[in-house]
Amino acid sequence: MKRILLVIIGATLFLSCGNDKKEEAKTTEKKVKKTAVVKKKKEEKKPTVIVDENGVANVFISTSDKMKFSTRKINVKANQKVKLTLTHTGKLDKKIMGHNVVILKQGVKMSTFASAAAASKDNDYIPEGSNDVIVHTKMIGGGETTTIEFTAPASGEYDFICSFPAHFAMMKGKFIVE
Ligand SMILES: [Cu+2]
Repeated sequence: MKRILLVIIGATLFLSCGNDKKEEAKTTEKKVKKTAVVKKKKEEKKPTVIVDENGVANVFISTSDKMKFSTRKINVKANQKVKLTLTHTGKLDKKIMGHNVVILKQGVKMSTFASAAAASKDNDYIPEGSNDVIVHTKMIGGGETTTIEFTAPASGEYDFICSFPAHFAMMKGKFIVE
């Protein structure tokens, strides 16, 4: 009889101990998941536009050796001063994987402009004397950064592209002026 009692006590202890461990494991798992979510949010949360104390819209766009802009949407206000910085975090030369940002006037057909730009290699892929462009950065390669300053045009939506040959299909977005 005593022996049976001991076995029962033993079994109960063993079981509760097992449960504790399970609980512990669950809590740890939750903690790990939480940390992962926080990390992900931090990485994604780098804003495209930061308005500084002088009201200037600081726009940050990054690119790499992939044909992709970090954003497809830039929001600013009409007549706002804009400081746009383009960064190329890749390694490839601008002759192979050059990127720029070209903001086109309204009504300009992207594909038509891109064809003209592709034929303008000697002018950094901007058609010489073009009347289609509001503003553009210079063409940069891996490891380079370039900044331009301008005043936002009238309210409306404008296309922006990279004018390196064949890049605009992937590298385009909307410059939205409110
Ligand atoms: Cu490009």
